[in-house]
Amino acid sequence: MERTFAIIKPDAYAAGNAGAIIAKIQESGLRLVAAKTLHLTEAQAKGFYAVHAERPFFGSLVTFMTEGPILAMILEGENAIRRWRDLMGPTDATKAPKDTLRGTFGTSIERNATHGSDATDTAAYEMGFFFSGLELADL
Ligand code: 3AN
Repeated sequence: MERTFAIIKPDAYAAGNAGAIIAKIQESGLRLVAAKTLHLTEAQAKGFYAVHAERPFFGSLVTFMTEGPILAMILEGENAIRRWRDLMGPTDATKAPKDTLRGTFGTSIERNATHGSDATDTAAYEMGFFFSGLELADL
């Protein structure tokens, strides 16, 4: 069993697509372990995306991720990291297949509806950034 970290980003959340995305998660067999809605501050978004601090799109990404509420989630299943990334599709929503979440709900490379950890070490860091051991003890 593996856990991964996922976000329904401000674009998809504001458009009312959280329910449809959660339905896809559950249809896929991944278990929704934990979820919470929050509106990131600039400092929180910068902390979360610190690995991208030197990238040219960093400022724009932080502005986007703080524009409205998000839904932060932990998903569990065999190969959860890979399965969630396959469900999301590639980063650029304009190139993502229509049967992926980003192809369905995203509109650009930045406004791409969902986030998913890309490896076990980033999954552990990202889950710990958003959820405490106290919250997850019995889940
Ligand atoms: P992914 O989320 O597919 O792992 P990353 O980690 O390379 O992609 O990028 C993190 C986030 O930064 C993306 N989800 C997207 O919102 C944004 N992003 C990535 N590349 C670009 C880009 N070239 N221009 C604008 N935003 C980007």
